[in-house]
Amino acid sequence: MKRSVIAAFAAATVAAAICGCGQSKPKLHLYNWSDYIDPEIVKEFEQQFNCKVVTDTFDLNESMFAKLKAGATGYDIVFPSSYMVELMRDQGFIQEIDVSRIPNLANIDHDYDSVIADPTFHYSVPYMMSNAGIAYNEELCKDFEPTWRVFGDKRYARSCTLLNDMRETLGAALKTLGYSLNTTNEAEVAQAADLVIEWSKNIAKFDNELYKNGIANGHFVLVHGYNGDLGQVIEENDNIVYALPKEGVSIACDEMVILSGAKELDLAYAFINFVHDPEIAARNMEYTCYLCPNRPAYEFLPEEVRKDESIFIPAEIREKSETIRDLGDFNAIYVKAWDRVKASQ
Ligand code: N2P
Repeated sequence: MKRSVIAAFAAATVAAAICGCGQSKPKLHLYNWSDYIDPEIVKEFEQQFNCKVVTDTFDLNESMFAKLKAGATGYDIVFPSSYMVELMRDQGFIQEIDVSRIPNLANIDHDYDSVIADPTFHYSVPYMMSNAGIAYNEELCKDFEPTWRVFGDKRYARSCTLLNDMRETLGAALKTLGYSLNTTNEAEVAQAADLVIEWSKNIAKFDNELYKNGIANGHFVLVHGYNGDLGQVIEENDNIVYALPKEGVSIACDEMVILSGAKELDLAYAFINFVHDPEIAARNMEYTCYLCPNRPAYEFLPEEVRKDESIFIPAEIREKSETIRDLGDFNAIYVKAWDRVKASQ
């Protein structure tokens, strides 16, 4: 049987199992980052599996987890970054994955095993790789240098933004100082907080959402943000350029996990398998401008995406980059440092 025939047969079987005659369509509930999936792909999934996909969005790992911890229920699949997968697993929020139900796991690109939470997929399946860098408007920043220190440059006072994200922004400062963004040295974290406080006096705001429109419409001239979100902006505005700071960046994998209380397990497995179909994964990459670590999908990508260094990061930057990890009890030191940043505003 050809792959598409097998997929259609599997879809029909799952759809028949989950939707008897006369019943309303089952609903798969996703809790995902914003602008992180091609809506056409969601529609196709709904049609093939005769269901409705309901999506809520978040813009910060910590606020997503705080909402779940506060008792939010009803989600089937959530998309945390790898370090948050570790915390969610340890605190019993996610269920073990039955890998036999996701045949497309065979497509995962194991070149990224050091970034993802678990290359054996016991609790999570990689969705997209992202990195956080700097986008700037080349009309307004003529001699831009790719360094995090640009956030202290007085020429850009009140017209730049930093992510409102403890680990990303303290991480950028740690890289600038030559430290690991996963350091467990309290003095290094304190120095990074001092540097962020210095930058904070120069920036317009800490922000995770509005920076996209802000740089697109010229309100901000440079912003700290995620490569794909900024890639989406670049498609609309030729003056925007994405740069990877020379000190190194954070590389994340955002993963799919099934919550312990998930109600639509059949659909959840079908969805995870669906987004790892190589053709679907390639279309999703083209739309979101992020990298789905799915090796056969790369062949379906147009050349300009395959050559895009904001998606496929060059080796010399990758070597200097790191993945944010859960630091256990030491997380509290980062929280304390970030509180100090916020209190200084
Ligand atoms: C999507 C942002 C995803 C990147 N808007 C966070 N790792």
